[in-house]
Amino acid sequence: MAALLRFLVLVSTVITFATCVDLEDYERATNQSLFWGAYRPNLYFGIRPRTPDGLQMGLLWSKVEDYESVQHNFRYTCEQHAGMAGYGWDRYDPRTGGIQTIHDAGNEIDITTSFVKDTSDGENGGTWAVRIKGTPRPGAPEDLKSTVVFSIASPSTSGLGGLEVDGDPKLLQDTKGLEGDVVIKGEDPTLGQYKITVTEGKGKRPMHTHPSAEEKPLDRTFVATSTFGAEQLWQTRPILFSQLKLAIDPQIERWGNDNLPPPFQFFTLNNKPGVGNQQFVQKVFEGAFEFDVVFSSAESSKALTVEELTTDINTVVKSFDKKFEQLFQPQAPFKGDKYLEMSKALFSNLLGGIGYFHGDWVSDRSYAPEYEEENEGFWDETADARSRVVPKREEPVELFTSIPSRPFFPRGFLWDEGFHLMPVLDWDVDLALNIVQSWFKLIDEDGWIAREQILGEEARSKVPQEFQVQYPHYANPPTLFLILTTYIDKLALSDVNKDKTSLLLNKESAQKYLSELYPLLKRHYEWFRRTQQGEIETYDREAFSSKEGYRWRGRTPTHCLPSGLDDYPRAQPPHPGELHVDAMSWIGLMAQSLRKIATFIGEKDDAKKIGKQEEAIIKNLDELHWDERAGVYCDATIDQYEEDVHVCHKGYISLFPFMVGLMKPEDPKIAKLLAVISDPNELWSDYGIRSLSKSDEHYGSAENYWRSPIWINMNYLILQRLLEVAQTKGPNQARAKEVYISLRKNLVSTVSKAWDSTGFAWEQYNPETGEGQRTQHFTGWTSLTVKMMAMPDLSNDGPKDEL
Ligand code: 6A9
Repeated sequence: MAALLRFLVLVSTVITFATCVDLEDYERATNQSLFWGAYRPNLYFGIRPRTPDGLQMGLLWSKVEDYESVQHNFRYTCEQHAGMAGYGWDRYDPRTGGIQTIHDAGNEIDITTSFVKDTSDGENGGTWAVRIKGTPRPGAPEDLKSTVVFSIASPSTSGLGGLEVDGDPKLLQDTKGLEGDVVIKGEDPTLGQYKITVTEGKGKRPMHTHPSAEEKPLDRTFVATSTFGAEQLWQTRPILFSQLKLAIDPQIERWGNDNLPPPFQFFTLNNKPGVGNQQFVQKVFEGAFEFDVVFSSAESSKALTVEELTTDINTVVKSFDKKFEQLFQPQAPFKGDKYLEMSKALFSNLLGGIGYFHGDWVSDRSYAPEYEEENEGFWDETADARSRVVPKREEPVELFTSIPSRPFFPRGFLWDEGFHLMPVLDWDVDLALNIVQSWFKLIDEDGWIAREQILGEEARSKVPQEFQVQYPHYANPPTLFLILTTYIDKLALSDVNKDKTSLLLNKESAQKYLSELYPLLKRHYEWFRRTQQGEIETYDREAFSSKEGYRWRGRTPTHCLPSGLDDYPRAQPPHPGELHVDAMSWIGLMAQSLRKIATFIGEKDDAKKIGKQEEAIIKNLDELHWDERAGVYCDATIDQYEEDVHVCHKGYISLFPFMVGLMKPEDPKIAKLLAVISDPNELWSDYGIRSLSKSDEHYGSAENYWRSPIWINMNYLILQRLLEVAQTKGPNQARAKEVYISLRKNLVSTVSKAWDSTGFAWEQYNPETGEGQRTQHFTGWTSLTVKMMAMPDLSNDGPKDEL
């Protein structure tokens, strides 16, 4: 009952927002309800608050059946192909909590982490608790031995960062280990004083006859303490191993190799609790187990109890389900339960990918003249310049963002984030806009935002050095503007002011939020137009309406990483006179969005000026990039005879003005694009739209990253546009509807099939077989499948065949 009451308080704090708020109120509320979270998505389970020096917690475990494999079996950071039969959040929302299941085939155990928050109590994000449960997998030995370690580290350097085990000093010194619950106390400037309780929990403790059992009985809990500088503190696994070694070496010496204690005894920490900024709390179990970790700060009136935890988890799941089914109920032909379950999991993993990152980063701000890329053969010169420059360490920054993939890319990527936020915006406007704000706070004076946010040592440890450096002349598609456009469109709905579930979803608050953001958006737009300008003057044609024409900087003969479509074929060789149709389309999209925002906040002169640029871009897209013969949009380049020509490789690039929404539904060119999209010899496959035409000379060649595979983010944009055309009376309506119906069915079936057979969402899908490929557990933009399922089924003629 108490738990339910608290939950109602929590819900009501969310829904009693006034119709208009100060941004300060918004920020305070956001800080409070989003303060704690599973914000270390690089870990199987990791918790931290949204504050730079905040406590960092994480879970490690391993089966302990032999002496050799333990060091390889210890789980901590998410890794690909490590013997996991799938893992991730089944339900999750950073505001309330959720449940994650980790199917650890290698360790023969399923681990669930049920996390709940109570933000109604106290100022610093309230209290939270997590229940950690282990269930041996089918086929596991009945007496499976597992060791579980909860790690708590405080990087706070204020002198208050020390963590200490609470209790009678005499009992704490007992080398046999601790009995009952273990309580760790700490204090830091943000959290004040706090306590973390690791409960004794339930589960059988292994017994054995080796004499070591007497000295360290396994029904105890072992705590090891140490102190490290911030540079090392994040290296939890190596630190744990060094602590284990302190326990292991004397055992080898004492018992000799022939009479060692059994592995589950052998790999236990020396119980030596003390004061330090790193605490490991270890337990050993036989078979199934569970225990809780409960956080409470001194100002919260009480910590969650075990009974409350159980009720709260159920409440969290129920309210998640209810909200989800209102917002994202899959539509026919995806009415089966399995689609709903997959959808919930995909979306939960998208939210579960949200992390708080903080740290320094690496850039090359030499602004070397070569980076202007003005000469023929510029890519050799820029490579030379890059090799001469000593990259600079930039001041630490913070970023609140979701990520493409927990095991492989656990960090922020600029253009990925716009796609991530599309479903998030439907779910929680305030959360999505908080993330947008966090990204724009990274902008520099010129208007640049680094494409890949590799903040701090822990993030850098996952990236080879040559990929760490960010260049201030490299752009990346400005997809966050898509979120703002959708936001503006939502605000235009007549009943928006009645919606009390969000602070920013009413016109007055929106004015404030957007007015604050606007100068940064404009700065980014102007930076884009300036730095990615094309040399359109050299195109000797009188026909062009304006000087609008753009070129991505940072090309090499094989790649154009800033575009996001890495190895998609472009002009060969690269040329300073190239014009890229996708670059111009993105700038058109920015102009459209910015014009809407300027209008909304009353910046009339800007709205007019930007509106003109938008018009000019739309005109020039046709004049410069439309190829009537090919029936698609193409890049342009000046070849060696100084003649301008189109470089046409049919694929995603050819559709860009359509994809970003710059074409009117009745545009006759759409009919031609539809023909290419739906032709099996070009872009159509049974599994989705291919990145490159099957008839292109580069199809499936070389790295084959964006040269045939199916990408869900691009397919989602295509599907959205098809739906719009299908719902607008006109010459393209009928055909768009047919293509929409089949494409939606193909895409969802593809993702679902791979999900069923592998337990994962994938980075891309094979256009010949539909199989998921490249990065496993890619729950970034592949989660757009949630929205695809919830899109309307337009095939209303006759009975529907359910899949
Ligand atoms: C390389 C290797 C452990 C590539 O999803 C993120 C990006 C997209 O933005 C982009 O469009 N992915 C796409 O073409 C993944 C990029 C990963 C680069 C990191 C370092 C790490 O080794």
